[in-house]
Formats: sequence, structure tokens, C-alpha cells
Amino acid sequence: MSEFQKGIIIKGLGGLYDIKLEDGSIVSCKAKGAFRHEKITPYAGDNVTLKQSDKGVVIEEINDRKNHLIRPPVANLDILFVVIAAAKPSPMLSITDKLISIAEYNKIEPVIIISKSDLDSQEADRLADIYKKCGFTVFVSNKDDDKNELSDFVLEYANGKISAFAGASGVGKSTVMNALFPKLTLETGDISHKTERGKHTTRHVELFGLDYLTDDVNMKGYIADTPGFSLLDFTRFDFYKKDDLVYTFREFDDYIGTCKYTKCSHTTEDGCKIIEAVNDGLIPKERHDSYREIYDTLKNKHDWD
Ligand SMILES: Nc1nc2c(ncn2[C@@H]2O[C@H](COP(=O)(O)OP(=O)(O)O)[C@@H](O)[C@H]2O)c(=O)[nH]1
Ligand SMILES: [Mg+2]
Ligand SMILES: [Zn+2]
Repeated sequence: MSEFQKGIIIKGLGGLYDIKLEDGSIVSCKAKGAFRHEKITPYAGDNVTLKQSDKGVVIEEINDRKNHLIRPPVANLDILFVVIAAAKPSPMLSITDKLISIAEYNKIEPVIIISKSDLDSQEADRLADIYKKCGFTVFVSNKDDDKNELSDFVLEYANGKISAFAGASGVGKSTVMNALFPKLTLETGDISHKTERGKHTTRHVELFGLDYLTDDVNMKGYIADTPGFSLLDFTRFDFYKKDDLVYTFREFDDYIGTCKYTKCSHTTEDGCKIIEAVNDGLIPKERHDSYREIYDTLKNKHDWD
């Protein structure tokens, strides 16, 4: 190995990192000690430079990140597939919309998958319409369908990018991922069984190469396997303040800056153009309900600080 090598962290556990180098080989090593003093933690998804020293190989440099999430710890995500079930568990839009909001804030493209349509196809269509109306790419799926459309989309759109699947526990994330990528063989099952396992693996993120998952050497990019997103520990919105929230609802964009009051919070004010658009059926009411709920969470958090 030459003195400097570039690669991407595909796994980090207990201070030891697996880095996939540009030639496809994988090296395990630690980060240089100075990172700890600078309070920098390498994440899965980080593009790094390794240095060969007399003491062995270390992560010497971390490239600038496009974004990074703390829970789960992952850097440079491009796509977040947000899964919501038509039933079992009953859809909780506020959770889904929180995930979407966090993705938008971090410049991660949300793609919506409505799962378990076999259990309630009407509800699946209702949910799909809400998100389509806001301008998202939406797929309706169930465990027995062929997934051709979703699969084609993923192979084309996720190529060269880092993607993850998010959504409440039990919505069918692992089932969808296994169907798309049979090599993953993720554990699926009932909720109680899995939360046990989740406890031990929350902080663990692993990136699987699309070349490996698809048996196609020309595929680039990665799928992140992490149970972290299912824990919904987003009550600690470390990411942003209440005034940033409106910018994370893409269907509100056209109305921002047009309300009667310049300091409009878009929750209850008269003369709010976003609320008018909701009343006129231009914005789904469900999305505005989520906005208000998240806004209140952020407002209360702010008051405590
Ligand atoms: N009826 C039905 N059940 C599903 C579907 N997808 C997943 N399930 C079941 O829902 C449970 C949870 O699925 P899993 O993929 O483990 O959810 P995860 O926690 O989001 O990864 C499992 O028992 C699956 O068999 C579906 O499309 N239809
Ligand atoms: Mg799962
Ligand atoms: Zn307003």
C-alpha cells in the first residue's frame, strides 16, 4: 500500500473502522488520535484518507461532509427511503413527516414507500395521494408483489449514492430491503422480538455496496443497514430550530413570505397563506397537522435551552 490511500468508511464499531479502498479492498484501522481532541468522530459514509505510518494504518483525514446524522451515526446520506405501513402498525404521519423533515433539512432526498397495501389498499392509496400531492416520489408495495417498479427505480436512482431505509418499527423496512436485495437477509419479524435486538445495535451502521448486493460490478453506491432510524429518537431535535421547520415542508415553499404577518409561525395565525392553502385543498391537511405538532415540539425544546 502506498503512503496515502483514499476510501469510504463502511462500518465503525468500538473505534475500529472498515474502509473500502478505491481498488475495492477493505482495510480495518483506527482513527488518528488527534480527532478525539478535536471532537471529531468518523462515521460510516465518510470519505477518508488513510495514512501508513510506522505504527500501522490510521484514518488521517476526513473529507468535508454533505451532511451527517448523529442517530443513527452516518455521513453523506443521499436518499432516505421513508417507509410507512397502510396498517399494522397504523400509520403515524407525524413520525413519517419528522423523518421527511430531517431528511429535507440535511439535503437527503426522501422517497416514500407505502407498505402493507395488502392489509388496507384504500388507506395505502390515501397515504400515497398525500405524499404525491406534495411532490414526493411514492411507491405502494406489499410483501407479495413483484417490486419491479421500485426495484428499477432503486437501481437507477440509488446508483452512485448512499441510501438508507427509515420508518417506525414493524412497518416492513427489512422485508422491502430483502425483497430488493436478497443478499441482505435481514431479520424480519414481530415488534417485541426486534426491539430487544435493536437495543444492542442502535449505534451500529453498516454500508453494503450496491455492486455486492446486485452482483453487478458497475453498480456504485451503498445501502445503509441500520435499525437506528426505527427507534424514532427524534425528540431531541439536535438539528434545527422551529423557524427552520417551514423550509423542510416542500409543499409550503410557494407560500413562504406571503403571509399577513412577517413573523407568521404558520400554525394558527389569520392571514397565513399556508393555512389558506390547506383550507383550499392545495396542501394536505395531514401534513400541516404534522407541521404544527413538530413546531410545538421544537418550540418547547427551545424554551428549555
Ligand atoms: N401483510 C403484510 N405483512 C408484512 C408486509 N411487509 C412486512 N410484513 C410483516 O410485518 C412484520 C414486520 O416487518 P419487518 O420487515 O421486520 O419490519 P421493520 O421493523 O420495519 O424492519 C413482519 O412480520 C413482516 O412479515 C406486507 O407487505 N404485508
Ligand atoms: Mg427491520
Ligand atoms: Zn403563515
